[in-house]
Amino acid sequence: MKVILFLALCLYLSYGSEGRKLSKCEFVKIAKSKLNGYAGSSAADWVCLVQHESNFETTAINHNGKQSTDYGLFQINSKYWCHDGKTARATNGCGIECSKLQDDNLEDDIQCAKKIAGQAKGLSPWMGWKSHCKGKNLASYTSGC
Ligand SMILES: [Ca+2]
Repeated sequence: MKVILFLALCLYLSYGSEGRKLSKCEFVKIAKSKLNGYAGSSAADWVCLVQHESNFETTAINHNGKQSTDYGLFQINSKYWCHDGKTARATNGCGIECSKLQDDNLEDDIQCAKKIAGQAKGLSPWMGWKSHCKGKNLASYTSGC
């Protein structure tokens, strides 16, 4: 029994540090306290963006052919914003390792996302936001939380 508890604890701890899927309402809370109003965006914009970019999965990863890779909750791109050591002519605008964009600490992810939005004066760098959220009624994304 003790062994099983120990294994369960190990599993829980490794799960915790390697990222996880947030519930929609967990992210609504984050968006309302840290992102609402930023670069002309609303909390609902960010919830919609993250739902369509990563479906609230902090470990989400998507390869754009061999050119670059998108990391984490906000699907931040390795060509311009983070360093993964395998993207040609990358600029690392956020000064961060891409792997940090897949862990449980969302503070650095949020800072980087704000930098991207600030520079673009909006959320247009995110294709998921442009095609699914821009100009739409987003009330449903924050309702019920
Ligand atoms: Ca992080």
